[in-house]
Amino acid sequence: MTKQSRVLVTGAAGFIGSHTCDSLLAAGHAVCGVDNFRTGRLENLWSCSAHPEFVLREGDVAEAGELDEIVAQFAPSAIIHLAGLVSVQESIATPALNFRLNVQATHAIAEAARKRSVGRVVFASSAAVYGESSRQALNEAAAPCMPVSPYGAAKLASENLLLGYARAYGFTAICLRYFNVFGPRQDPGSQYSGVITAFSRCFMEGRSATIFGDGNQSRDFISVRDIARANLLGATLPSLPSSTLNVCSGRGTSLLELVGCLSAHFGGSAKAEHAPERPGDIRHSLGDPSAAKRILGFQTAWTVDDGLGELAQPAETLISPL
Ligand code: UD2
Repeated sequence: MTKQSRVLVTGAAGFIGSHTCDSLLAAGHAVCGVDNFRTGRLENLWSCSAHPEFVLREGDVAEAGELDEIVAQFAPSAIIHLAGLVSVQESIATPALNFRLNVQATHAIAEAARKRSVGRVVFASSAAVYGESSRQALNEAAAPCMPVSPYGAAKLASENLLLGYARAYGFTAICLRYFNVFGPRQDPGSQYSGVITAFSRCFMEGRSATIFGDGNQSRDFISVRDIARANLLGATLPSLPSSTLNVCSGRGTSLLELVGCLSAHFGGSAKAEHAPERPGDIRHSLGDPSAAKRILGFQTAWTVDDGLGELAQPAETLISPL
């Protein structure tokens, strides 16, 4: 049996945060969730809120003082830092906010880990650090990092900040480069939600989806449940080296294929129209999952089709009761 860890999760009431808290609690760990509720929603935490090993603190992670107090009180063995601005498009629209939420907040986390001797920090990085790429699978050691958005640049800066602090002050930093995450609880009302959530909502409401560009662009989609498991492994496996790892399936799906799959799940009723490409979008994004398998023993368990099937059901988790 694994030893119980004490894990502080920032962005706990968000899409990825709430699934991560669920996974940690189910595995027997104690969790302190922190959220400022800018985009996080309390109803996402309905399954955690009654758990005896869960505490929730409202706070702004980018405010170093607030974070330090929470870390001092909870004394975590690991921090999973998920709070941040999540959209490439939003980072282009509001680059200063992107800097505050995606760089300054990471610095506050690194400082709190240093001052309070936290042994490990798991960081929500992104495939956006790579920038433009071909259909070839991106490997962490071989692919150059040339971000093409403030979002990707901030994630790369944060990785370096944490890895440098980890070397200087002797903690472990695990930077997980998530590819395109989808699943229940991604805010369907946000203009910045991911393409699968946006398309599912359109089809559920009998509207046409909008494809930006020709629809041949492709992504490596990964279920939020797999992401939560990668976070759990990163925070709780003993004796990990500091690492930067892709969290992906290694399979690409184009938007046109996505519409076809969704159409099958929504009873053949899916329609889509085309609009001009979005600025800052990359054409293809596909990850090489082998390093995460080697270091974390992680492989995806959910296929895109399984995940789309779940989204097509009227699920508890899309709007959950408290
Ligand atoms: C996703 C993540 C981002 C980052 C990145 C990693 C979201 C919201 N963003 O950015 O956080 O991790 O992956 O590379 O999950 N599209 C449409 N119609 C729509 C919405 C999107 O055609 O209604 C297209 C869009 O133009 C793009 C593709 O779908 O070509 C994916 O867009 P996205 O916003 O889901 O995700 P991405 O890859 O920009």
